[in-house]
Amino acid sequence: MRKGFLAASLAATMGLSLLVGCGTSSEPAAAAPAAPEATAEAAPAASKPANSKLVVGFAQIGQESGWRDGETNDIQWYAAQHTDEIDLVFADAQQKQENQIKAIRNFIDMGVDVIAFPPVVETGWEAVLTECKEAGIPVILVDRGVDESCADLYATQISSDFIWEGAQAADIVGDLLGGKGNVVELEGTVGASAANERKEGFDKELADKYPDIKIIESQTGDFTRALGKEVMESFLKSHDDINAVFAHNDDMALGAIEAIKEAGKKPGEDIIVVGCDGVKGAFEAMVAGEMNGTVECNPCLAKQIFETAAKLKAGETVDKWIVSNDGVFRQEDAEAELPNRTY
Ligand code: GYE
Repeated sequence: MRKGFLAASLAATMGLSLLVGCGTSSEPAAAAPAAPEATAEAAPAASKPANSKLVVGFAQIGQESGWRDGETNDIQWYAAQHTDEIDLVFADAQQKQENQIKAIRNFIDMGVDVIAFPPVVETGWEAVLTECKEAGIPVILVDRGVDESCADLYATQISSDFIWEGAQAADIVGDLLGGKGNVVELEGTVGASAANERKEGFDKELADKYPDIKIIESQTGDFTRALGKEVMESFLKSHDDINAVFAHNDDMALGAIEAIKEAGKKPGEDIIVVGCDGVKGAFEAMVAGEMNGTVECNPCLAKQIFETAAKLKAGETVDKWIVSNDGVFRQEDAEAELPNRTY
């Protein structure tokens, strides 16, 4: 059963288009070979490959956002650039925790050196992380966290500081509203650390610094553009006094922009729009005057993931939390920054 799932997941990745990593000048994205070879070569046997390469199993959540596609591309691109040293076994869990768990169990059966994954939600990992620990396979949490009860069951987390991101978004909203008005919030996936902590940071910063700004609605849009649009439509139907929307990611902000336009209002002017992630589409919307700000969340984590995995394989200890360095961008920064965006 487990093998069937992984094979299916690997087959699914074959359809991915030419990889574009977050590339640096020394490693141009244009030279990247396609993903399939990297994943297909790594697909193999249920026993530890008899080579000295670093074998990493990565159980991706799925494809809910442009940000996540950027992360996937970067990981597959990086592995494809380093096939002499790295075997990547990539699984796509299609937004389901149970599929991530199956993929992780598969990686254990294969005897990979390191397992890396972004936990779709914070809870429910104790059993499978205990299995990883018992198998002696270090785990890297990527771009999201797990709850406290699992603190001893993983080696490190490589991610942004979501509480900081939420607070930065609140400062943009508070500033642009002049400290007064009504805000609606489009939350990320229910139970995801990225959603919980962005909300915590945003709500607290508003309450502390802008007491005359009210959050009049807050609902999940599951980090997708389609649901962001749908939820914003329903907010607009029930309230004609919305001054700003904070979306926990840019894809939902872009969906909200569509809903605002269809309701006959001007996004970016009648209603302030702020997101998180820093995807290219958000910069284009800012250049068009339809979005007001985005708080960057770096998805270009491949180099850190594989370098950290190599250290863990060598038995070295690493920091428990490896924090990304993110920027904050407003509408007036967008035009100059757009050409630099890689995802
Ligand atoms: O913001 C969102 C995504 O976990 C940081 O997940 C990540 C979030 C990101 O799909 O767009």
